[in-house]
Amino acid sequence: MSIALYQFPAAFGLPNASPFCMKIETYLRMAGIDYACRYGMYQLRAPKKKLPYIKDGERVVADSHLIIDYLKTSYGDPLDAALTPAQRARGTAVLRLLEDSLYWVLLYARWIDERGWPLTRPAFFGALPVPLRWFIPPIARRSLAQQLHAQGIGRLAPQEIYRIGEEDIDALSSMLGEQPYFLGMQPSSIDAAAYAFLANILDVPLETPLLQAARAHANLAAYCGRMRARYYP
Ligand SMILES: N[C@@H](CCC(=O)N[C@@H](CS)C(=O)NCC(=O)O)C(=O)O
Repeated sequence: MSIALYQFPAAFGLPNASPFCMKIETYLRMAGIDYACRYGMYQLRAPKKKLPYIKDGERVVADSHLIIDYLKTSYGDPLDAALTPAQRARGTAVLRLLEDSLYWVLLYARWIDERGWPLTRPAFFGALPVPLRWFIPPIARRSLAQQLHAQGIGRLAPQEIYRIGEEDIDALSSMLGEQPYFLGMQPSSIDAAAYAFLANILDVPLETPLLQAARAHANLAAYCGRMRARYYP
């Protein structure tokens, strides 16, 4: 029996428009673990009220970090077992940059920036029946604005928010350099996250300064192409 991966419905032509969901789907592919996607608004019944989560038989695991830990323990660690302590440390730094900084700029670009919202709204809510299609988007958008405010980044001016995003993108591009993968010649679990976040910026036509910053780095687009060809042929 394969693992069930509970994630949001796909959008924007990506495997998933949630970088955390796409990170887990990419990890499962990279590690060669059988899985089946369950698409839906499952966050309401998710253990931590966020997606993704997985079900492996009777076992339910939520949060992408804990899911990867669980998969490594249960199915082996073909991607990271041979990493050196220095590579692991670098991987942790990349992960934090993606998930604790760049993620918030991405949310701002999608949900708050008037250049992003007109595309985000139909992509995420277009399949809802009327009148939910009218009522839910502004409620969800308000909730996102509250989350951005609580995190702190929502209190900054737009150009200040995008400055953070540009710095993050520049740092990612420099860390990747000419290597094929973030930790060197071989792919590691960090690439599941890096690809998920970068594809969610580069492969989505939201014309914001975040996309412009990513487009300015040819190595990031080449990296996404390499990951896509290898894991989503
Ligand atoms: N720390 C969690 C973060 C997951 C997360 O933030 N998921 C977002 C989608 S990208 C979510 O489910 N949001 C729904 C909500 O907040 O209601 C992980 O690593 O899995």
